Amino acid sequence: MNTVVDTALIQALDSAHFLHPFTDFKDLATRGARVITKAEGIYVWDSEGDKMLDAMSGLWCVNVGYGRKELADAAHHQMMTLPYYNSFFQTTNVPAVRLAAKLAELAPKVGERSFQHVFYSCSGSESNDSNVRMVRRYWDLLGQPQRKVIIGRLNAYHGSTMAGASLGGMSGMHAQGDLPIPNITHIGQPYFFENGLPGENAVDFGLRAAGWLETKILEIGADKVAAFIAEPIQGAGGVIIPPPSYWPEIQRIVDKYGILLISDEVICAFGRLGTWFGYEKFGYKPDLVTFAKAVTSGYVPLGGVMVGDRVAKVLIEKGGEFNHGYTYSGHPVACAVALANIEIMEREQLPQRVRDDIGPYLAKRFVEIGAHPLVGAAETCGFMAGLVLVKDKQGMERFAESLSVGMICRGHCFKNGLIMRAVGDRMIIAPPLTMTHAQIDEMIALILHCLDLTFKEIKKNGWLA
Ligand code: PXG
Repeated sequence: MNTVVDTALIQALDSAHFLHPFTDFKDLATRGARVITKAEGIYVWDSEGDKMLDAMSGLWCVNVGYGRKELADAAHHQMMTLPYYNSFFQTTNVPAVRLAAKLAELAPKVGERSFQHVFYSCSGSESNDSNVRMVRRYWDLLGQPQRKVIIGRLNAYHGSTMAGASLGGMSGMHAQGDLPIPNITHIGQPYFFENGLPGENAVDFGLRAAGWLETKILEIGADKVAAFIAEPIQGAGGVIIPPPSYWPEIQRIVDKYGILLISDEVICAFGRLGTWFGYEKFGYKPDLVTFAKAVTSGYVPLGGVMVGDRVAKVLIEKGGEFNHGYTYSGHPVACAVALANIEIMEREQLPQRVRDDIGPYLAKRFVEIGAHPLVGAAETCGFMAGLVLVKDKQGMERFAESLSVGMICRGHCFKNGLIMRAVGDRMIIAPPLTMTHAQIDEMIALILHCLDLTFKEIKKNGWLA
């Protein structure tokens, strides 16, 4: 396929017509967007022919890697058979049904709770909107309409719709558009590096951070709290991995007050943590599980909510008509691609591979990253990882936010053929789950090289302690 494009022309049309997400439009127009033209395996190419190792799987999506013919074939076949039909008026379609059954089979039962039902959407944001609708309907049907408040966490990301951005705890998003919407509130995140007290160990911190949920519930009044929403690991917030004591304590608290638990697994599901779902990794029992992204490895948009028995039973038995849904709920092409994607994941045993092979190997290699003079802490979980850039490794002093050290590092990464994401002073990765050991070595060498270049630049600027 001819992927040669006139970069200047595309950039000019881009700035003339395309408003990008989370972008300073005027600034991008002066720089010109990088034009990505093709991808294969773990690499992407831009219109200048530069090849980059994509350590972010697109945007936490492409778990099976790029260029999978099976996924294109599944889409082609489904488009020629039934490209679209709605699932509103007592109709259904085969891929949507088969995928729902497959997801119910993959989602592990926790205690007495299982996930037999799926509500489909096209994205993580929409799925979380559906969660808000389902949670509030659930409590209404149980005769507790006063249970409206959903508690999220600061620095969490749950999407960009009104409800998604409200559930999330991104201050920059709340600052625009009068968010959060009413009856959504937040507690702190379990970020030990930032919030641990002097002398406090990670386990004690995890218990303390979970305790913020109980404090908030009591402050609001337990009878007014509908649900708590959290990502197993905060992804967009910078790969914030909670201490092992955190999730069991959260579970104890939600159980004590009977509130629903929503696990937003848009990033953590489909093998990322070495399990099919993130709650499995941490051993907690959600009532609703949000998914999107890697369900199709990002090849086509699809999202949804796994609805646990507790909620499903009430919605089905007592609910009557549920006045909520999307034109593309259960889109046959998206569901067919998801089925083919899951087939690849099963055949190549990608969750097991992350758990037993490439996850531990990444963790081992990340020890070297942690030893770099610019790195204060480096952690992995499954096949995602984060590190924090520090001014002084001994005293763990951080850089002023205004210096944008993460963006400097990201710049070196781009120039050197590595796509790594910067979140403030954290650098993060979530590569395709198909990576070989040799490719992990290649990525680690690139990360170390880019850290060296960043260190040199920061030293030259006189910013080190
Ligand atoms: N929940 C979580 C946990 C997510 O990570 C969403 C919901 C929203 O999904 P949609 O499909 O509506 O985008 C996400 C999305 C980043 C970044 O900068 C992360 C996401 C989206 C955009 C940017 O890391 N995650």
